[in-house]
Amino acid sequence: MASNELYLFYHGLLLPKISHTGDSLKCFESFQMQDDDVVVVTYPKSGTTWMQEILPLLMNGGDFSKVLTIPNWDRVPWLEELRIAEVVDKLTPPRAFVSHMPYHLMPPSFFSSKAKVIYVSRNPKDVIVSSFNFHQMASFLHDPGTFEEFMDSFLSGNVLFGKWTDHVKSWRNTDLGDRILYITYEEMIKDLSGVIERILSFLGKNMNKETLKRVSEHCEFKSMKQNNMSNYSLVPQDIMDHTKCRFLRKGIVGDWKNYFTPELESKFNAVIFEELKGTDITVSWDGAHN
Ligand code: PPS
Repeated sequence: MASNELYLFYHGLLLPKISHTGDSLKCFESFQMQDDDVVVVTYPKSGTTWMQEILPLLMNGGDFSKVLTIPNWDRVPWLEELRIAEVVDKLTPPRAFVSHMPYHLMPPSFFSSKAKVIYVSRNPKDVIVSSFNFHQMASFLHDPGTFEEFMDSFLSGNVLFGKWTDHVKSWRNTDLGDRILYITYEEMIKDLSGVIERILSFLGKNMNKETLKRVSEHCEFKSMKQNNMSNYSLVPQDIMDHTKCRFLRKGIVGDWKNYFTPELESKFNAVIFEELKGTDITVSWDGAHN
């Protein structure tokens, strides 16, 4: 299917039409953020679904009812997606949202509120591999072609939500002060309980050790994969072909090594390093960038 049938352009960013419309974006722009809202911001494929599992548990004292009964896209909805109009009035404060938007496109009420942000980033090499596989199973995205062809699209920003480097740079050195917490997917893989404790402290919440252990175990890849409210198995096969690839695919650090040739690696490194020049964002290709 041609690109213009699948995507709409929003301030130069490619968004899938299946979940974004002119109306959903108007709704996003006029969204009324509240001071006790929490927004998880990610570039796609960096840990959004994982945080949609973790946050409701932390914000509700370890109560598992929401994560076991409400699909992730309704319990922690995307600010910019169509679905939010259906569910926003049903959310009880404190509310949690996710967004893939860059900083400068956040709605005015976000800047005037005291809402907190958790920015999750992931090694872009694992991001592109996750996204490449996702394009193969999602009928609402274009055929990614070969991995090499997809890398060209990724590096030129001709992919969902534009360039990875633009996104991470936009959320760096903001005016948000202590309203923003930065975490990485790799830190979550290495020490999930430790990251959860950091999030709790950022949100001003407590959790006893036993509940924290239960929450961490529930949010591990192997158990989240079994949760039908979080593993996208509720999405019909003609929209996501789960026989081609699972949404919760591998959940590891370093799968990029199975996709990058030395030539592709040099090309990728050169572009990303050049675009991060002059910033304080460092990238450790084997692990986290911070
Ligand atoms: S999306 O489409 O932007 O919402 O995707 P997103 O949820 O940001 O990213 C999907 C990748 O996150 C992995 N994931 C996890 N990894 C480890 N542990 C847990 N619990 C977990 N939950 C989600 C998911 O498997 C995708 O990564 P890949 O590399 O494709 O497996």
